[in-house]
Amino acid sequence: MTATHTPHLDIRHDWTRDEVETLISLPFPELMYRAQTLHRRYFDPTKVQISTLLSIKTGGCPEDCAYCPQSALHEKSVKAERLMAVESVLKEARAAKKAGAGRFCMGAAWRTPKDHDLDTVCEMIEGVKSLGLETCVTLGMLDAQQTERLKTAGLDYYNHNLDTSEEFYGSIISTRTYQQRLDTLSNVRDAGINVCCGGIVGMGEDLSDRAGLLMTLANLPKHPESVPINLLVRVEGTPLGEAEAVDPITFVRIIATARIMMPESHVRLAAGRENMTDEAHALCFLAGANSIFCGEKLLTTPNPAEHRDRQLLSALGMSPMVQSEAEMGTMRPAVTEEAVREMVAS
Ligand code: SAM
Ligand code: DTB
Ligand code: SF4
Repeated sequence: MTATHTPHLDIRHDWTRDEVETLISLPFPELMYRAQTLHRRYFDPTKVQISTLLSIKTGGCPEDCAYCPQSALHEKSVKAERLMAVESVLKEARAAKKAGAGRFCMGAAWRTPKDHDLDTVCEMIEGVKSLGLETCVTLGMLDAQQTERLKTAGLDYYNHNLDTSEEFYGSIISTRTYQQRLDTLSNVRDAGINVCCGGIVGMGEDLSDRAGLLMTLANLPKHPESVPINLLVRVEGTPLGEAEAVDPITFVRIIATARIMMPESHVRLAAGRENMTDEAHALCFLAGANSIFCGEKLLTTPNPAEHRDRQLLSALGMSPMVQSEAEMGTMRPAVTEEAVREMVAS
């Protein structure tokens, strides 16, 4: 046999919940070994993809997501603002590029975008792209026509999270269904836009819900190119403001399991880094996380300061992934073909 690696064995879409629960619960050294083996088969483990986030339309959202400070339905929500002007967004994008970001992600607190707002967002995408940055937006639900418009504007990624398992979803959000999320994801995929889809850990979900989320993500017809794993940011005034904290080892287990189940995807250590120790960050990277949001703010909540991330990556001997390395399909395995053959044989 001349094949140098066997992606057909690594890339699966037939996970069962039991199998995923068993993976998450493996003895930690075994789980980490499996995650690292797969990580190295598809990526250089010293490289981290860097994205920057900007809230282009903050607050006043009609949805009732229990974790979100932007929902107008919670007792204390962030102040509602208008959609930003294109030039102000481009100014932020230039700064992000200067700070080393490869991708610029723009988020809007909408259930679904209105036609005239989508025109403005398309202008933003064209402008950001012309600066040489990859583009990502998250705007809520989309139909096929809307995804086509975004594709025509040159959008690279669309972020739309499943957040949790189908069973637990109704306890977190009542204003839309899991199936509506899946429909948007399929419209995004059909338009030829890369999918960024993940979830949140720490909303009171149990092992079966965590396994259910990862199972649904990995059993999509194609794995999302980017899988953000958010650790809940507990915001006062939201229904989950007092949720119980998740211990770091449990969180690392989710990252490692995501890496094993979706080995070709970028697994992003997304929200929740602000209160995470350097040691927890290091374990997440060892578990296969290879993407982060940089910059002092996520959408409305704080994120580690730039110098802290720089120091951390430097202490770990890690560095930002250059854009060509981050593009799907151009990734060279970080190990030799010989080593890959040995790993497959073992
Ligand atoms: N309104 C759009 C939507 O919900 O799809 C886009 C913006 S929304 C803020 C993007 C994602 O941020 C959510 O799907 C959720 O996963 C994440 N998120 C929001 N609030 C969070 C929090 N407090 N902690 C962690 N993640 C959060
Ligand atoms: C994602 O999965 N996490 C980001 C991005 N996609 C849009 C958002 C995190 C938001 C955290 C809460 C806030 O800052 O408002
Ligand atoms: Fe609105 Fe998105 Fe926040 Fe839900 S997560 S309340 S849809 S901004």
